[in-house]
Amino acid sequence: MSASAESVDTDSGGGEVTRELTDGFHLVIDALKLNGIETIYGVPGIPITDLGRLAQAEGMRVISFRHEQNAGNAAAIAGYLTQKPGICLTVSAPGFLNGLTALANATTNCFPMILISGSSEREIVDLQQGDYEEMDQLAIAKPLCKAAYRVLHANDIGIGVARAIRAACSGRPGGVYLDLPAQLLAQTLDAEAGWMSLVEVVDPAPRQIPAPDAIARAVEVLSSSERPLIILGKGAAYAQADEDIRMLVERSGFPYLPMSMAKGLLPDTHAQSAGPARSLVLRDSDTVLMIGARLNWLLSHGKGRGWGDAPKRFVQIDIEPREMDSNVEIAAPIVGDIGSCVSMLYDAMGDGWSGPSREWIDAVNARKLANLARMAPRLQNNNVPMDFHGALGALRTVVREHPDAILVNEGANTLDFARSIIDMYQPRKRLDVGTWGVMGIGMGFAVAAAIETGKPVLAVEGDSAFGFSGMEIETICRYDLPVCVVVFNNNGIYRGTDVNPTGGPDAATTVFVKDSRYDRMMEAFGGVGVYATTPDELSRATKAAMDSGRPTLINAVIDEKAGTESGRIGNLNPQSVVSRP
Ligand code: ADP
Ligand code: TZD
Ligand code: MG
Repeated sequence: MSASAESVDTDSGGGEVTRELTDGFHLVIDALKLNGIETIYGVPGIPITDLGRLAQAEGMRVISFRHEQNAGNAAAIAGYLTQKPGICLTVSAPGFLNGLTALANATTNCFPMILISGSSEREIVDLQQGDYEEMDQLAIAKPLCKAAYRVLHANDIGIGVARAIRAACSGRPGGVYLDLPAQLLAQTLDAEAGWMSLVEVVDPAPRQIPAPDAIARAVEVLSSSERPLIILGKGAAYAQADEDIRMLVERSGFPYLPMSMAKGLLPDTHAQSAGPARSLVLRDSDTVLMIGARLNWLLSHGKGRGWGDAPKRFVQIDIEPREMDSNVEIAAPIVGDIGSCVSMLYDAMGDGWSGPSREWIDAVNARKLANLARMAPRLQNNNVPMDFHGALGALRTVVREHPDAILVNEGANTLDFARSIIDMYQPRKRLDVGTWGVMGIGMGFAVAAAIETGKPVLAVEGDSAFGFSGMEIETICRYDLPVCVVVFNNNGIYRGTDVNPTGGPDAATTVFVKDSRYDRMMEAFGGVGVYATTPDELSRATKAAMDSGRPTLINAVIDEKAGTESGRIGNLNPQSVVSRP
């Protein structure tokens, strides 16, 4: 408990009694610490500058960023990695809005996070009298997150923080907004009463045991399948039920497909991994067991051409009942937490589970081997300028040699090629653009990954993607984090070759300054900058960075002609059919 001041009262006999006082600042810090939260990501300013200072003084880790969106992304991924809500602390209106994108993205991705923003006084905000950074933040946050609360009295801080933690972690995790008006932070309270008002959240994410009949129904569906498939999503990675999931996958004998951030939950080199036979298993499977993955756009909504013509039956494990039948009929919904669902399903399948037919396994393996063989020589090419395959072939080896390193990845071509080329070996080591395909997560994720895990981080970034959060390389240098950023520099968005159709002096809309030296940005802050033009140089520099742990940025020169529009999702672009003279 931290006390901030003393006050002198007069007792009934007229004598003086000294009472220890606390205040809103200290109660917020005490409430977080009481609940095991040790780190705050944020940007200081009125009215929360002292909150950050005092938190640091009280032994919390307070990581200051250059922009709130990056602090928010850091908090979100800290939540994903630890199952404890990541905390982002911002100032009012503009700082709050900068953090809000990350809060909405966390909610969309089911990451537990709490955005705590200072705000102006209700009296002024509600009469719209024009306070410093005035905004009705609670109203704006509400539709964009899982829950939003405001605390007006210091003795409610304990319960407010507790509600925020439980809302973020329980059920389907998500982002929570907590509004703290400036005057609340300065309110004083008797220290003992303040301490008593705090709430330690017991069991913030209670297990949710699935119904036995739901398990029996699922076993029936799965046992009658001929060409089964498991799809593992980032919910499965988040659940930290790694061993239960491995046992289920191996007992089932089913091929499995990891969604992007579920890569490494089982090593990508696992015999049952069907990653390299993705289109075949999606098309030809007859039954699909979804574990912590949604049938959203990333799986073309569970229907359409990629899924083949024959009807499929779906079994889905998810903690959110409303996820069922969201896109297609779910023949056997299993609602509960993944650990409980998976272990009950494992038990119900029993020792004598016979597994899928030989033909199905052989067909999947044949496609997988053919695709791997086709890819192998391309990954070893030494073209200069590098293409995506040559550069990623080099990084693939580095990751194989550092299986505990965390890979952060964003961009279009840089994302899509890296996802399929770089094998992952351990759970929760691949962090990327997630459900929205959002650019800008890179440096925030990299900072939090390094802070939360202490492991080396390799951030593979398109040059456009990097630009969204690039200033945070100063943050990386300031905290001396073991982060190696590789910028895939192809002079632009998707490609660097577009020209202005009018022939005018303005650059085309998708291109950047040619041959920019991102490596020199890192040098400006005291980190290591490397300019790499060959797979060999890239490999050597990346290995050196991973071994030294020094903040490093490698500018990897990529052929500006090598990429395609929108990477693998060019089909989502609407096409204009109008031709003008
Ligand atoms: P991906 O993008 O990898 O396909 P999604 O984010 O679409 O994954 O899906 C994750 C799903 O996992 C969400 O529907 C979420 O409700 C679910 N989920 C998250 N945590 C758990 C958990 N502990 N138990 C069960 N389901 C969970
Ligand atoms: N803004 C935000 C916040 N998210 C987005 N996804 C986009 C814009 C649109 N966008 C993409 O979907 S990928 C991308 C943008 C701007 C950048 C692609 O260029 P890159 O990668 O340099 O990062 P490649 O390797 O050149 O394809
Ligand atoms: Mg690019």
